[in-house]
Amino acid sequence: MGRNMTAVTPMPGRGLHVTCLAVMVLCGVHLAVTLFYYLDVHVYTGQMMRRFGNFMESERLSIPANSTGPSSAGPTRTGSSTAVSSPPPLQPCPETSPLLVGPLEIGFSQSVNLEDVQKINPLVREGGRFAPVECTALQKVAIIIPFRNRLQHLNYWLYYLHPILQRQQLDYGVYVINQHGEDTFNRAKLLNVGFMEALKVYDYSCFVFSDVDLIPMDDRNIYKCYSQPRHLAVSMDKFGFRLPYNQYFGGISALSKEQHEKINGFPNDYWGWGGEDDDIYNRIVFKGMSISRPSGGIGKCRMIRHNRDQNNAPNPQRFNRISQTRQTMQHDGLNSLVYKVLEVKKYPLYTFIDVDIGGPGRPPSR
Ligand code: UDH
Ligand code: NGS
Repeated sequence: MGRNMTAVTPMPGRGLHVTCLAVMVLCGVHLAVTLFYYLDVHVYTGQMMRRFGNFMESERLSIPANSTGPSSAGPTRTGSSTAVSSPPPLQPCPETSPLLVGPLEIGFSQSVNLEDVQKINPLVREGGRFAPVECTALQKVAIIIPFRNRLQHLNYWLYYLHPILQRQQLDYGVYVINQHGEDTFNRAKLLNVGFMEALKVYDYSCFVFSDVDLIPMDDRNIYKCYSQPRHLAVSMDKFGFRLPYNQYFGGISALSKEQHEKINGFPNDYWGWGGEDDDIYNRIVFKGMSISRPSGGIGKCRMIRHNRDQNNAPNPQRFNRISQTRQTMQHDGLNSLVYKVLEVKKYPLYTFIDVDIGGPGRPPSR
């Protein structure tokens, strides 16, 4: 009995032992849960940092921001390979951006201060680059502007276009191609230079070629490429908001990389004003393509009024040249383009490329 009594009497030492065990198990569970959340947060943070890093690096390496797989890893990325799975890729942006607002008030009476333009476009990165953060843009668009001595017009262009292009959810960059020197101006050759130089920076799939003095009056006129070459400046105020003629392809146009290469780019040999856009139209038609356009309402544009520039008088040879496009396009274009880049400057809102394209009868310096 005494033994039994001993057996059933609760022993203070054993009770303590059980309690200790329970406390230790609870501590263990707590530690495990804490560790789990700690690691999770760090892995997530690491993934976000990597996503940002990829985005920054993609521009330098000319690879798509959201590209995955070995080809995008590149030689400088070996240190970043861990067992951590990558974050889910961003969804593609919708076919129609929900940010568009439609018709816009455009005027040129107030002067533009570029520092203010920078402040109201905080997401535009150096060199005039932007990509939406909420989704993967459907197209990578290089905007090419032929340029010489039109800073005031460029300021208006940057003021109006950056907000529009961001609302259009494009992955875009702005390239101002400056003709160096005083030789006769050559719009189409500058556009070819812009095409080649932008491709050295990023793998653009679409090229929008825009005069510096044209501003769209509706943000549904999307600065992107279509299955056929696109004409965007379809109803300009200076033409009474109508097409001046059916074949008109001037002002603002968009061609995919493939479309531009298919026509051997633009002619390099139109010095002075006029005709180069008609030659481009001919090239497109001779290669079996047609022109796509927005409706007259959506395609409304305002032009900043200006006098004729120096060294851009009407080209007397233009009518003769456009009658020969079928032959000349074989050997005058991307396959004969010669130029010398003198300087590339990345400003906050655009990339400025100063280039020697030569002059009529003068080859570029070497
Ligand atoms: N451009 C320059 N600098 C020049 C010449 C042309 O930047 O010295 C660029 C600029 O992007 C311009 C584009 O080339 O928007 C087309 O040139 P343009 O504006 O001269 O052509 P447009 O047909 O005007 O618009 C022609 C002169 C009209 C004179 C009207 C006088 N009332
Ligand atoms: C045509 C020109 C085009 C020019 C268009 C509009 O006559 O290059 O006028 O010019 N073609 C020829 O001269 C062969 S504009 O009124 O904008 O100055 O784009």
